[in-house]
Amino acid sequence: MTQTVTPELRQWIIEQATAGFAPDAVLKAMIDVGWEASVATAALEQTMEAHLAGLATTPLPRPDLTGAPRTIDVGDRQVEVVVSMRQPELVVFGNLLSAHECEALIEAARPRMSRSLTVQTTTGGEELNPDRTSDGMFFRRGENEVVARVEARIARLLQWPVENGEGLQILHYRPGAEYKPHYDYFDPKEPGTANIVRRGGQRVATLVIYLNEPLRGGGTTFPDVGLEVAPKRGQAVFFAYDRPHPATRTLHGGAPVIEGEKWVATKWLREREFT
Ligand code: PD2
Ligand code: ZN
Repeated sequence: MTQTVTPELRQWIIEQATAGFAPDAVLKAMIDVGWEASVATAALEQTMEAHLAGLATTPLPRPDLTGAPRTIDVGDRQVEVVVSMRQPELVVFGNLLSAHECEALIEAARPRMSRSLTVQTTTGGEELNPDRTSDGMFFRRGENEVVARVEARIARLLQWPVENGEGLQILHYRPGAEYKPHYDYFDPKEPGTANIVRRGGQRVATLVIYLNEPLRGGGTTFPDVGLEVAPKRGQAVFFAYDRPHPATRTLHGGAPVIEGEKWVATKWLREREFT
């Protein structure tokens, strides 16, 4: 008897891979329920090949790392590629902002800081979040000369339109303040998400720029891969997520500041124009 590969089986294979199951485990599960090994292997290979080809063409914000460059020319600066990683898709940049630009952002933000709110995905509103004990504010896109210059530089570095970015967010952490691990994308299972993504689609990438250096603590952590990025003035950590799913391994947090204070600027990038 010949077995036919159905669309339902292909969908199931993609779901298993997306959930993080290894190909061997998916294959074994298929054989266990009665698929012939050769049919199961072919179905798995063909389905994943087609799926990955589709994903590979999905544009995402990302720097052009072809040819493994040490620096990237962003017009007015040479940005350094300090670390790059595939899973999660992550890059640490050096020399993104000058010390003067970092100072200018802090001073423009300082009088406008208030306790950080997070987007509440159950309703789409905003709420005080005990997991996030920093103070914050948002600049409007292009609000002043430094903000506009930094946004244009980010757009060129990440090959993503300025219009698809949310306004630059400034965060200030005092000793003890932290941002517990979270995902920056909006959880598709939450009822408020449909409303939030009406404005520019999902978030697809994050750039956290360090504006100063706490003496101890305050690193940006990626618990899934045991990585901690140290805050260095003018440097930044970038990570992208092609779908709102933990398989992107983009769980990240701001470790508690132990000594000194920490200032960062976060740029969240959306799929489409954010109005
Ligand atoms: O300040 C940080 O290191 C940090 C950590 C996690 C910032 C954000 N998330 C964020 O702004 O989303
Ligand atoms: Zn975050």
